[in-house]
Amino acid sequence: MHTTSFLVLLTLMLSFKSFGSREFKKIKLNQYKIITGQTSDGFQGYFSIIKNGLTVFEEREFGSYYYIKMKDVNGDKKIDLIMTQWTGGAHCCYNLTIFNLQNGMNKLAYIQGGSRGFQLKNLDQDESLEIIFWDNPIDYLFNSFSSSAQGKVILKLKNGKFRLAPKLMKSSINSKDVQEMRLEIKKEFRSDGEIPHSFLKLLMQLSYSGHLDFALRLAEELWPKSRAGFSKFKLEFSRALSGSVYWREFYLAI
Ligand SMILES: [Ca+2]
Ligand SMILES: [Ca+2]
Repeated sequence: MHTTSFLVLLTLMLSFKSFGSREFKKIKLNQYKIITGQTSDGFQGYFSIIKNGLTVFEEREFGSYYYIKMKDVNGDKKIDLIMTQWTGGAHCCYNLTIFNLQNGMNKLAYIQGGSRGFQLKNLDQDESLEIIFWDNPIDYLFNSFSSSAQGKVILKLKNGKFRLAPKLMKSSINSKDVQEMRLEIKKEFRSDGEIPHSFLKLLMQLSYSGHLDFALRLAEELWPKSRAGFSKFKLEFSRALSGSVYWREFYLAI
């Protein structure tokens, strides 16, 4: 390309970048400026961390939206930056990045979540927050997305890194809840049509709290006698769980 044409094109591109975008949010944290927004064509979302006028971190992706929050995540009494990316799909996907912007820019966490968002809560006695999100190995496997169910995963900060927290995920069986759900499932589960959400929800709850064997026994009991395909369901369900990195690590740890 001729040098002059290149310079004209570059000028046009730069002016489009500066005038052709919408800022959604701009915050300051220590010596950093954090901006989220979208280019004027409406398709490219961006997230930038700027220090002294220079972009030190940036993510841009077509279709994505970036959301930011500030909170002390690691319990050092200093505010951290929490960024969630939604890739813009109807049911997928949410990704979480947590930055510590105290002494330079450090990533505390990057988690690829599934079809639902993230929660940050302190679930135990220490100072730091745990990350809660929903694993989705069976989304679309047995029925539509809205009837599917996800498994609750908890990550805990340990030696500077977020790791699976099997002790926080494991819980005892709540017999009263199980009995209530059992009655609901029996009403909804028919010999044809979709596998009910209530059934998958109960199995996922039990499987992600340490009770796969109980879940599979219950599934057999609740599966209508007039309905074919239980063995296939059981195999596919177990296979899907084994295919999940989080569930497999949880299962091996408990
Ligand atoms: Ca902090
Ligand atoms: Ca904690």
